[in-house]
Amino acid sequence: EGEAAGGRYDAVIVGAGFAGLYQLHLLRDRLGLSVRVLEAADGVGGTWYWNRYPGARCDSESYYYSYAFSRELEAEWAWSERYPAHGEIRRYLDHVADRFGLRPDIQLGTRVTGAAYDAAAGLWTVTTEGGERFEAPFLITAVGCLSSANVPTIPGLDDFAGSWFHTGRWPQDGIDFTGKRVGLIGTGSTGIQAAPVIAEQAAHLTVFQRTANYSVPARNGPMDDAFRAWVRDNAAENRAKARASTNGHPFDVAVHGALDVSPEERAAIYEAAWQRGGLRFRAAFKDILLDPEANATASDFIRAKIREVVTDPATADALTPRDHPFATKRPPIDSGYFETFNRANVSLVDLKATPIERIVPEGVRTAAGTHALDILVFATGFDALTGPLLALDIRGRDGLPLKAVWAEGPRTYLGLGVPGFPNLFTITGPGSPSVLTNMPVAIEQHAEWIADCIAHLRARGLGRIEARPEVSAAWGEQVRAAAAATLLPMASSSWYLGANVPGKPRAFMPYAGGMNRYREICDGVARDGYAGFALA
Ligand code: NA7
Repeated sequence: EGEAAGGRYDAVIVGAGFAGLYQLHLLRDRLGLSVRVLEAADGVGGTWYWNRYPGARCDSESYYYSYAFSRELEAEWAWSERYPAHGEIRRYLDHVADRFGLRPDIQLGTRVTGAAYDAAAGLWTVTTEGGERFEAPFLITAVGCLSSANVPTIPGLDDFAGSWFHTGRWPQDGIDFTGKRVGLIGTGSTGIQAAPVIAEQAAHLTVFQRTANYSVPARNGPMDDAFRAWVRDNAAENRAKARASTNGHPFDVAVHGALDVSPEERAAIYEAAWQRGGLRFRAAFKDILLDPEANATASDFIRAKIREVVTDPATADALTPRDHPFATKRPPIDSGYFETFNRANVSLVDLKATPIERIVPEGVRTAAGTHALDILVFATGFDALTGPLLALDIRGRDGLPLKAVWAEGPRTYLGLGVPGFPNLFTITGPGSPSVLTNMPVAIEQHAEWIADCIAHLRARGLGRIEARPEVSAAWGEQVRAAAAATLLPMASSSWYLGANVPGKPRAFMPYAGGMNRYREICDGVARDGYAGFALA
């Protein structure tokens, strides 16, 4: 590679995960643009480069948590499990980078620290930690939605004598828990995946739970030959189904509402969904996220399962979720999470009963005393959606900082463009349905829309596109209305709302109107000559 000193390109892409890799392929190989991808990590993979904590795997099933754009790629890659583990996803993305010859245009180990638009020159200048400067008319962020680690400020962390880690910045070579007393803070999707695996290795695991959570068994397992053959024979149909669905998963959502059937029938349907496992539990009835009474039947079913699985009644009670309806926070799926609390080397600390007072050299001190620990794991989530974008210190026309424009919550058009920031495209940005969708489906749609848009501009000799403020305001209203039509806003502490990060403005960030509906809206905008955008 030699030493890179920046340079002038047609487009700069920030990030080399699922989104950045595909965007590079489209712009370079279909449009013939010169492109530089800047990636902070020392490898490709994005989210999956960093999330290497024990038990880290995708909650979407492997046969559709993958690119759909290349039949050849799909045919030559064989997944080993129903849900892909982090290492296997990294190998897949490494393969993609090699197969499409992407590496020469990706600069690793390069953290972007600033991006400013020069309206007179019509250029973005992107600066890096190493002091390089890149110029390009188009800037595309592919920085992920859940990539800015949220480490809570708990007094005394600096005094801790042991070592601590955030799950989203896990050391590349892993951590050996053998013989260690481990504390795990957080019981979202991450903590729920990690707990059973850490418990198997550690001398003792203490799980610090602030909010009890619902979880459904993943039922992970090896891909057997019959399933592999089914995937191969139904690939086109499954892809089409995922594309046409509200959430990018190729599931059939039930035609019945939960209250349309008898209690016995309902119990049998939930039991079958529980046995089959995975995120599709939500699809057992069509109205689980729409009708509070329907939701209560799902929430109650899972609460009863927790009481059935967990043998100590006090622990079962503390693990029983009561603060939010099922699936109004992103629902985790697990491999033996509740069962883990039946182990002799695992204990639960209910932080609602005994809050953390501070971290001390020996461990974590709560109102009930000190829990002695060697290792502390923060599974405390992310500054979702806006965090990774604001970290880039983006400045639009007249030096306008993105931070200022988003001071009261993100303002975008379609989650793809921001008024005041010409030629900036935000893949899976706030206001898009990305985090409510099987991510590769959302990413492919965004990257293709962006490539088509740039092709449209170039074909007409145009050099600039910018979302109009009034359409951005109207889109914000649509995002609010789409969420309000569901039960999602009922989880008052969810990261969808920004409520997990102190001081973050409260606004429901993802578009909950459905990926299929969103695709139609974006296609319509493009068909109408990029209606709502100013082109010059
Ligand atoms: P989440 O879903 O944001 O979960 C974070 C967990 O950490 C959750 O249980 C939080 O409790 C807990 N938390 C956060 N801050 C604290 C403090 N200060 N003290 C105690 N507990 C705390 O993050 P994940 O990484 O699990 O999952 C993120 C997404 O990745 C997931 O939704 C999937 O889309 C993939 P709380 O519920 O806020 O009380």
